[in-house]
Amino acid sequence: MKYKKNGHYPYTVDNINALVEKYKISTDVAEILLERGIATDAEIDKFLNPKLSNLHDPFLFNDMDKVVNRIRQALNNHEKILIFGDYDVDGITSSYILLDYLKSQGCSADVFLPNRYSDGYGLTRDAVNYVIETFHPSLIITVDCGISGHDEVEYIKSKGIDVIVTDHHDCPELLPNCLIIDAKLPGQRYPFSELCGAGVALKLVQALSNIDTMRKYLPVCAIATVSDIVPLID
Ligand SMILES: [Mn+2]
Repeated sequence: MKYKKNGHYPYTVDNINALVEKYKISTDVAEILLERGIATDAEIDKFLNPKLSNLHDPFLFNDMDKVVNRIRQALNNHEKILIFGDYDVDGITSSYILLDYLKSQGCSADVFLPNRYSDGYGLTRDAVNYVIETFHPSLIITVDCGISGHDEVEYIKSKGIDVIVTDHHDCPELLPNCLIIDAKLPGQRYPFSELCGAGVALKLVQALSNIDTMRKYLPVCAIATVSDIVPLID
């Protein structure tokens, strides 16, 4: 019996049994691996035995060095940072990852999570006015949103407040005129564009600290990765 994939028959019961034997995995797991095109020894080993050393360098993102410098400056000067998140699992976990790290560095950071019904998604004029009046930040960092907020970013900057956008959504033609880390920003060297927002926040924390420090946030990032339905790879 052969298994069907996209109208073809790329693997057989023998292929599955060979994987079950070699990797001591269940038939179901073997089938899922092959179904997803994870088939060579190198690919299977990387998927079944992920290593932190396999993670990509966060400084492959455009602007990452500038973002790290701006946040370090904020930490050194005890600036008030406001994290502008989102109401879903990805937005909440992204906010947590960045907030917890900044607080561990002695920063007085706050988080704003929009209300899905009264605020809506992303940077809106009302939400921006609210956070400026409530938290008086000198730096606003978005997580899991912001890439489509060109006008609101201009508005924030007109108030003398710096903005860093971190996001993973498709980039519009008109990008915000500020530092940007977006997994889907065209033309950057970072090799994987399918991170969730929490994945992007995790890469930012990695860039600000090191792999040992960011380990703490891996379980939370995994929850977001599943919840936001992005690929469970890379
Ligand atoms: Mn998201």
